Amino acid sequence: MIFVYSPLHARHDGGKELYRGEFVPTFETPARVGHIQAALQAGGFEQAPPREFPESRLHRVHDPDFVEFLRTAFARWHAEGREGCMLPSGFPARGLRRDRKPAGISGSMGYYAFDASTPIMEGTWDAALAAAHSAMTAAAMVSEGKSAVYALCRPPGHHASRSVYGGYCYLNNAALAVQYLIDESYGRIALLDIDYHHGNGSQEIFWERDDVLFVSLHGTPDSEYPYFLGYADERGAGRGAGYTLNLPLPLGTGWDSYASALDVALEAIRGYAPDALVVSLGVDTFERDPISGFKLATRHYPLIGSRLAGLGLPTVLVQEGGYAVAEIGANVAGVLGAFAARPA
Ligand code: SP5
Ligand code: ZN
Repeated sequence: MIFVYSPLHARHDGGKELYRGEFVPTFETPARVGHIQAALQAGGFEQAPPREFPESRLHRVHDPDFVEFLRTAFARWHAEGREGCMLPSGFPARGLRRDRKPAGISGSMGYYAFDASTPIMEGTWDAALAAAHSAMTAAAMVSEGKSAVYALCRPPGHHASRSVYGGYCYLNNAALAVQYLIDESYGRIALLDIDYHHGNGSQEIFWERDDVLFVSLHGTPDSEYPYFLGYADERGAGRGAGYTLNLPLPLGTGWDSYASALDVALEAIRGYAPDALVVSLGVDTFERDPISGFKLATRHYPLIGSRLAGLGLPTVLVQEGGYAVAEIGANVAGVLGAFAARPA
């Protein structure tokens, strides 16, 4: 299997996040990628660089003003004499106006963000754009006939919606891959999100669409990030009614219950009969993940890979979360190795 990798991810570094009342270095670090890359190289995977795409590809999924904000945010901050990392400190919650965009940089951050855990630094845009290009490159390769390609995206993407960033995510890499596949080759796509956290951004982007089935397995939003989306009663709207499926699971979920929920997800995907599959592949479901609450062990990740391969679909796999840095390589390579072992 080919994996798409860009060294530009490393420009997104040095950020802080608000965690339990304090600013701490983000759990989402450049070291994550090094471990995944090393494990894939050791496993005989072939590395390829991302291609470039016009910004109009981003606008298939994101609002142009949002893309412009992300592209120019740090320069605007810097022009006001500031350094370091940007984090918002106020949001348009209930009762406040969200019908007009503040002119200044501080208000703009709150307007476009939904948490204070997603810093923008000098290199954030370069990294986010390279991750988006990596996901679209994987989609292009699958459109051109590869059976499965993995995009080693960093920063991740599934929390980013059409015009809001958060959850360490800026551009929605998986959604861009889905849209690329639809624009170039396929009619119907299943987007399966197995990151520990609900993919609120992906859900919102495809909420009213019937050409994309969004299925997510995640920690219950009753206690888990992103808190305000991801319940089972969210099923889509308009033409998209019935094309969103959330399977929230309790804290402490181990392999047996996880596997049952995954089987429900895979049955829903089979029922939809898509032309291709995109997987939002987070491995923050791991038992020693520092910010998550499931109990999967390293030996379970190949079982996930085999089950995904059993769908027999052209597949783009996109990296999302996973913060147990020492084990992230083994866990990702476990999924991909078992997936790649499927009969061609
Ligand atoms: C892509 C991705 O995995 N983003 C996750 C962003 C999570 N950010 C907030 C984490 C809050 C964690 N709450 C701590 C609970 C400790 N048991
Ligand atoms: Zn996650």
